[in-house]
Amino acid sequence: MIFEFDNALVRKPSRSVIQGLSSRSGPRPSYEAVVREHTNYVRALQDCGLLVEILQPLEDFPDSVFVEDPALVYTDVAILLRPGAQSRRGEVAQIEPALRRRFQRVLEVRRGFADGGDVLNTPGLTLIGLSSRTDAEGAAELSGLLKDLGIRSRIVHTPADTLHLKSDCSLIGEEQVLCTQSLAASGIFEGLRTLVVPESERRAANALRVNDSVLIGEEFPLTVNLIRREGYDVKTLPVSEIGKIDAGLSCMSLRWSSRKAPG
Ligand code: CIR
Repeated sequence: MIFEFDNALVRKPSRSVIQGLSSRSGPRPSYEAVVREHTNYVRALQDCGLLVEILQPLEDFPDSVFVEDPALVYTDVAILLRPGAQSRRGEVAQIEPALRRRFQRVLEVRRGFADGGDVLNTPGLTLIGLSSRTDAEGAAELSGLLKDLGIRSRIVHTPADTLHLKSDCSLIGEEQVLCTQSLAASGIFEGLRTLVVPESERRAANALRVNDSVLIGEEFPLTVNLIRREGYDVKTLPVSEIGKIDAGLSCMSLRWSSRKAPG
């Protein structure tokens, strides 16, 4: 199944994480609290049965804890992306050696920009969101690479006030997406059932299905109940500090299964 994973790659937060990019005007996160949330997150992945490799922190890259954005991974292929934010471009070269150690093939997006946060894998179709981080050229280039791997993709629009496509949605079941009302209304989830998060908990839409569990921020009780009522096993995690720099559950890891075919 698409969310069956046995491996994950994460990177420890650097002290500079407090300078991470943020669209919010509120307080910056505290380094110690981000480390606590990250430690908890790693433990949650391990509890879900994943073998987690932890990369060293990178002080020069405040957002490098968000390893989902510079690369995509499948069973035996990794794709190096081109992050849309100038301050994040160097993260690709930093993660490349770890990916080359782990994956037989490493492909590269060479033109335009594309962030992993804009890529939603669903059974049979990968959605690539155009956003302030992913442009048409990068999306087309990525779509071509995926096609060569036998993965069908579609380029879609991300709502204007949203950082990444996956800030507003996550695949929580084989045929079910958790998402914001605006994304559900956009019609991009044809063939999938949508579970809409309450407007007051929009950021809960970035949850993470790993094996039998859905990981979600503990600060979103309405959405937690909603997902539980659908019959899912839910694990709640503190994410309010990394939330201050626009992050949620999916962005702190790259996950893959060493056993299944790409797609
Ligand atoms: C950024 O703006 O790039 C980081 N502060 C947050 C990245 C979150 N990434 C993700 O959800 N995939």
